Amino acid sequence: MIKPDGVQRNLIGKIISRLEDKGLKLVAIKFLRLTKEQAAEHYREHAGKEFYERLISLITSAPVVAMVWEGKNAVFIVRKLMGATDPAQADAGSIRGLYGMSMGRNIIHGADSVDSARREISIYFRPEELVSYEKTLETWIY
Ligand code: RTP
Ligand code: MG
Repeated sequence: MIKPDGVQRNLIGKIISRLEDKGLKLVAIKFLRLTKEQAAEHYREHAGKEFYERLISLITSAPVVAMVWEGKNAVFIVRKLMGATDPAQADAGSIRGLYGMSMGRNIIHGADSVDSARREISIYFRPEELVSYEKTLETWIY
């Protein structure tokens, strides 16, 4: 998910390009503003933590881009491309390393496991909104 700060900073195209360039395949995409309920479900693992209210308030403050990307080890690969949670610690070439300056404005979210991905996808997409298709390039990637 491209977070509100990523959208406001005009980074949608750059972020999508990085995931596409890596070889991941886009299977669903939606531009939306999260409701409080969606945000609470999305970040339920963080409920009660010191930063929780700030996190919910930021993620619901403006539109986001919710996306589903497919590929071998996609969860791990996306998190590598994102970089560490704190942009100050993130590898310089990663999305957060390149574009972020603070933990609370770290541009992008990525699921941390396949189970989280499944749960998060179901918050934003109906099963029929995930598009299954072949890309001819794939034989050159795998
Ligand atoms: P995300 O869930 O957004 O992809 O980020 P992540 O896995 O790298 O980090 P996570 O631990 O899940 O934290 C979720 C988001 O909460 C904000 N955060 N603030 N100490 C703090 O102030 C703090 N810790 C986390 C960050 O925006 C982080 O992305
Ligand atoms: Mg997380």
